[in-house]
Amino acid sequence: GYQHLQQSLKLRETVLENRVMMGSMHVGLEGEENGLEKLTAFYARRASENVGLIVTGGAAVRPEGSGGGDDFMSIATDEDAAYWKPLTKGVHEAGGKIALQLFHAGRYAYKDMTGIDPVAPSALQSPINPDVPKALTEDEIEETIEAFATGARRAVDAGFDAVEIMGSEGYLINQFVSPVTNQRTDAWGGSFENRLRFPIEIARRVRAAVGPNFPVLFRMSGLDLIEGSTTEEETLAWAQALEAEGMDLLNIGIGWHESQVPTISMKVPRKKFVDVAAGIKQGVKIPVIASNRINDPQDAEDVLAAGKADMISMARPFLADPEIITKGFEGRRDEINTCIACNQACLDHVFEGRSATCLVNPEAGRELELTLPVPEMKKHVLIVGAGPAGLEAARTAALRGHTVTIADEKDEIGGQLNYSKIVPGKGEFYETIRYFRVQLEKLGVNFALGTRITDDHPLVDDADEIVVASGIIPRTPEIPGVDQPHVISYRDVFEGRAVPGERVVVIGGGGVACDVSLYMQHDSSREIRMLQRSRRFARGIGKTTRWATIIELKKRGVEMTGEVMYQEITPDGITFSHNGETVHHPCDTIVIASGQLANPVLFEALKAKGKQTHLIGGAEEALGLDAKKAIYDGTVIGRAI
Ligand code: FMN
Repeated sequence: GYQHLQQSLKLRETVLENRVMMGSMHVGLEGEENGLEKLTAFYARRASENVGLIVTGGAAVRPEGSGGGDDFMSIATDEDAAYWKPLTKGVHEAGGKIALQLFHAGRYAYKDMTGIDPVAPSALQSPINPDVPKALTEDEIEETIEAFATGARRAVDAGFDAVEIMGSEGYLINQFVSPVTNQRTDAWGGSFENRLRFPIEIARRVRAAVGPNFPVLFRMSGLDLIEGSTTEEETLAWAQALEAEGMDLLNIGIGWHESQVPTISMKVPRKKFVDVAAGIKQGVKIPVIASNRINDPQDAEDVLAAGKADMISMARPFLADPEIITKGFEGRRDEINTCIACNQACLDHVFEGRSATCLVNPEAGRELELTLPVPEMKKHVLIVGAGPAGLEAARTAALRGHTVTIADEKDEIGGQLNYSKIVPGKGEFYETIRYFRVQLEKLGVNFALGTRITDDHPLVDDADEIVVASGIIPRTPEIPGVDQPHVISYRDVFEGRAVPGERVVVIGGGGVACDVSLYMQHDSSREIRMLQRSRRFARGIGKTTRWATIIELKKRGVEMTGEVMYQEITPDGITFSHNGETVHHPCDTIVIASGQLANPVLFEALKAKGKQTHLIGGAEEALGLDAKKAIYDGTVIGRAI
């Protein structure tokens, strides 16, 4: 049961239907053509699925505080207030409630995106930003506080149900509270009381601006994860001061963007930071929200049942599955498309200036584009390959009413996801495979596992359309000696066909090479050295995850040498040149993980036979082994045939 999660929550005059919040995410749709329409469809899709409260992405209260300029939400002008009315209307029509997040990036703003110098309490540059911010004058501080209040008033006018003041993750408010970023000597800096003045003034004036009945949430930092920053006692005092200012809900953020500790990646265990919220809950009477890596309604229920929080925020889990809570409440938890916290299509996209979507659910953010049209004719569709591309193609084609058979030469579905899932810290991939298995079974897809499809296979003759999603072929580099028995493929390691020795060289430095290196450390403390021709290791892994992968490899003692020229593989090791010197590195196993090739052979043969055939995923284009491309290709073809 979900008694706790299903309880309503009264915030002044407003009743939230349950204890689930869809946490704030800037998705970037607002910057696209028809952006408002797309953003409205994105939220409305989720508003109709048992979400107590949705929070928008950060809306800048001042132009210099924008997360990225014109393409980001803004509430800095009266026109902005009018602009967002269709959004709130759309969410209300879908039966949901939505809060606007009042946002100011402070020194995290980029001058080349906003066109304005970023501002901060002190002129101290953040390690992750190129600009030195200008220290705000006292008059400007006054104006900024006023901007939060005016923004809140505009949110009321625009029809929002609440506002959330963004005071965590290292943005402007956090920058005032922390002694690391606030070195002012006037009334706004120095003592803790002075550093707290800025958020408290904002809370007070926002409350005054919206009146006594409008819910105001405050997202405060529960744990900065920055050396020398706000202490636990200060954090609790901050929470109590916000309560005294009439805040209705405290949403507990974790970490700053510049923290060196992973706070949201797949490697972060589920529910890891719940105790931070629980600690704050003990010091206040107003409800407290726990956030980060809560991706299962049962976990959410357990956190509430244990009295650790009063509400649960899930952000990315709503990208992965808009129906996550509905499925939980209806006893269909096994049908949930679980957020695997990969960040590859959400945060990584935002960092690349693209709109957020979701690796496991490409429909996220594309609600108006990726529809499920009823096909003109019901067909027999054969999918060759049960990796992510094939699975998603099968799911969408079957959803539309086609008769679908999915074949794979392996006995299990999942393709290379079966490798990812056994890498330490990547266990969430089990969920993706489970999701597809349950969905395909439910949709009555026929499985032909352990079946190798050739152009003369009977299943080929039966099919009206064939989708070749048979994946990549590992590339073997041309190094003299590469064909010796102690040279194996990463596939041999993952599939248990070969047990590497104690001294291993991995040839390759991309995502697969990192994965196989970490995997080989899970049951032994092997000596592992990764070699590659280029300089940058873990290339191809997105910005949000690459740094943590490098740190983990180093922590586990994996050595990395780039810019090598391979000379020869010998029975006792490998010879290469590096920095102009010839090096012989002794080892007993060499694992090849140096790229992959597309595999169009079956596709060509079927084409030649005159079959209606499509080529997708890694089989079509193998540049970087990429589940995101695979699932996207699958969804597009599944909706087109
Ligand atoms: N948090 C904010 O407070 N404001 C934002 O504008 C915001 N934008 C985000 C954009 C993306 C694409 C993602 C993935 C997260 C964003 N967050 C933002 C952080 C989330 O609210 C949340 O704290 C984080 O994703 C961890 O929670 P989760 O594991 O439930 O996703």
